[in-house]
Amino acid sequence: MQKHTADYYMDLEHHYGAHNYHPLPVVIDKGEGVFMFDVAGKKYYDFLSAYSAVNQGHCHPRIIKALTEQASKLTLTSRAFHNNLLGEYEKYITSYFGFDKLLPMNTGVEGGETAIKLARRWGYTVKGIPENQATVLFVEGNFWGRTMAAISSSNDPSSYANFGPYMPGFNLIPYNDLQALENAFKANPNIAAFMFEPIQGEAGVVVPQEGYLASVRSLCTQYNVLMIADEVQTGLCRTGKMLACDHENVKPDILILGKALSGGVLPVSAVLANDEVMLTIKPGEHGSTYGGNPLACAVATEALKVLVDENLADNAEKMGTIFRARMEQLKTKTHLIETVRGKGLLNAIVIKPFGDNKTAYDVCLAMKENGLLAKQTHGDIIRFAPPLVITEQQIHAACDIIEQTILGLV
Ligand code: IF1
Repeated sequence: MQKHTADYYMDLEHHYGAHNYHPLPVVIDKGEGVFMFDVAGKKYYDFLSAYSAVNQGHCHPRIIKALTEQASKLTLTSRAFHNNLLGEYEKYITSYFGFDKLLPMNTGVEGGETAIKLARRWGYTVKGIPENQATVLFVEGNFWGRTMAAISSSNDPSSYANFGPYMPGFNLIPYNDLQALENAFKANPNIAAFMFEPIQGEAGVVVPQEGYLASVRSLCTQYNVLMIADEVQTGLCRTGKMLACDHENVKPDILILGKALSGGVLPVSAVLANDEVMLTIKPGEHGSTYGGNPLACAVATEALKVLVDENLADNAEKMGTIFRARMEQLKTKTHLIETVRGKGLLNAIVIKPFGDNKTAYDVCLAMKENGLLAKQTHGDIIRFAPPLVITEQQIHAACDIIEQTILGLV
């Protein structure tokens, strides 16, 4: 493939592609472990991991091997027929996470849509909610994708503005507010489910108070409301445990996985639940062309095995502790950093405006020049989420880049 300049590729995208993103001005053509390389051969630490989809590191050899071997045998049958991998995959994943069944989908937002359909169906057929009266409760600051249902549950105008009319039956309460949750449950007997992220990713790595997950669990049980944990971003070792819910030994009624479920190789998502919920959807009432395809099953099985075999949750815990300590140290040397927060290797710093109205985006541009790629969210927050395979030497080298960049800005 002929190599061109970065501008050549960016111009092509600008001319022929929708303008639904504003990427950093860098063109990547290779990924390996914690690194990405641009078309000029410059090496970068990847501190976004494609929003936690590349937890196992770029192009992990075991996952690529699983992909290429299966790709030359059988990639897609549709669910009109059985295939020899789906059952084995479903058994492996459900046994690992402790649920009766799995509904395979592709993207994270499809997982969210599936979870909401399951919750509404359970609400009508098991809880006895009058037809079309089911409410699903969400939290302010939630982000679970870009479909009409997802944006209908959002309170972020950049997600929902000018896309109406919106999906009915969704209510919002503040995140990390147990009184608001119980008040909502008391006020409305028709709530089928409460869907939330154990740590809010897009909102800027918002970590709830200790005990929040356990209290949500007991309130959902007490009021017969399904607890839906959206672990698309926090799951699969990102926060220092296999699931963020594991920090409080909490088991949701519906678990949504995505992103790193495939190690960043192809879209794979999964919705896990027990029979009382899962079997409310009958044959022909939900599905997807690619959901549960044999290629996805082979890749996701290997991707999960890599997380377990390489103890990536423990590594995320250890490297995350080092990272936050380094950022707290840096915070004492500059007025630019307002807050450092996170769990495992899902971390963020909040940047105070500096210079002539410079923001977190400008810090990301400067870090890019120094060989580290990260992305800002909501203007003043920089999320730092490297692949979980990062070593102690690499995390310090990356922190040196962040420190050198920030101290060089003021
Ligand atoms: C974009 C954000 C992150 C998610 C959670 C479900 C989904 C996501 C907790 C849907 C997806 C992605 C979407 C992607 C960028 C990224 C993102 F910045 F948009 F908000 F991670 F924070 N639940 N998040 O974070 O999964 O359908 O995308 O597979 O839309 O730009 P998906």
